[in-house]
Amino acid sequence: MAEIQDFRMDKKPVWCPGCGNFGILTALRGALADSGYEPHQVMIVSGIGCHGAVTQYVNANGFHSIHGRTLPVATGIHLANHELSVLAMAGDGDGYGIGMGHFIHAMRRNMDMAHIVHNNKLYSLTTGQTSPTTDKGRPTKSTPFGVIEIPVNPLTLALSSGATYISRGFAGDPPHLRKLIADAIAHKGFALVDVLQPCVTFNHVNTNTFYKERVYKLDEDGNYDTADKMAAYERALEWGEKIPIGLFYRESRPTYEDEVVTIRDMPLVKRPVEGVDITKTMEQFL
Ligand SMILES: Cc1ncc(C[n+]2csc(CCOP(=O)(O)OP(=O)(O)O)c2C)c(N)n1
Repeated sequence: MAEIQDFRMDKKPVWCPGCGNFGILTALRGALADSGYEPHQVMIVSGIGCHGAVTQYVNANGFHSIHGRTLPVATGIHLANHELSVLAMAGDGDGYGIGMGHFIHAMRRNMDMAHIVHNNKLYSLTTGQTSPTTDKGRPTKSTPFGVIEIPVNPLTLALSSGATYISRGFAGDPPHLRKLIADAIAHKGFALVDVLQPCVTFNHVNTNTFYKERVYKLDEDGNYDTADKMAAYERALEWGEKIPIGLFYRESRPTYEDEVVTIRDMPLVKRPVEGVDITKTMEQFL
């Protein structure tokens, strides 16, 4: 069975010293080791942004896709070979901004994959413009007089869009995040892990200390029921003195792959092609 070091690459990350992405990377490698998959059975897709470099630091199959397109690329890969464990990584600008339509439809579809969003509440690679999760009123490089819109709440959005596993982790607590990512990989269906990621260079409000003082773990509340959707909405709306992390909601529903008759029994890549005559189809297009 693969160990954590089997998922390491001998390459120094380009992220700023102290970036939350380091904690996410540590948690991700640990979760992959816990998942029981070998590196060749894992496919990691990333979008564009600081988070996007993650595919270069994990020893697994990787695809660094274009801005906001991590979910369609991951979907295509999984439809071709659903025996691969597919992880779609994104930034908050990437997944909740430009990729927002894909995000909602992937959740409705319940494709079996884990979606990990590095949520630093800014566009960081492009030096600190507002993103869909920046708080209203916050001055940023692109909104010097403060953001006008209210922020997107990824968790309530996921609850109403049909995600079957919804969690939030904190980059400053890699062991806890490792468990959430491992759980998301093991979940059969679309699993969201929204990660509170401090950006030391551009976000001077949502710092490591800011989160350390506020986060509390839902898993430590013995009365919290992860099957109760209304309770999940309530906790997902909590943001202030106290910020919940952990598993908010989990349900079981057939996955997209389960319902597509042509791939249900065998991945597309394994279907024999000998004896398949595509001449007629070719004639239509040539
Ligand atoms: C279609 C397109 N629009 C804009 C850009 C420019 N761009 C590159 S990274 C980025 C912001 C990324 O922010 P986020 O997804 O939050 O990731 P982070 O850098 O914070 O990890 C933008 C706007 C691009 N590469 N492609």
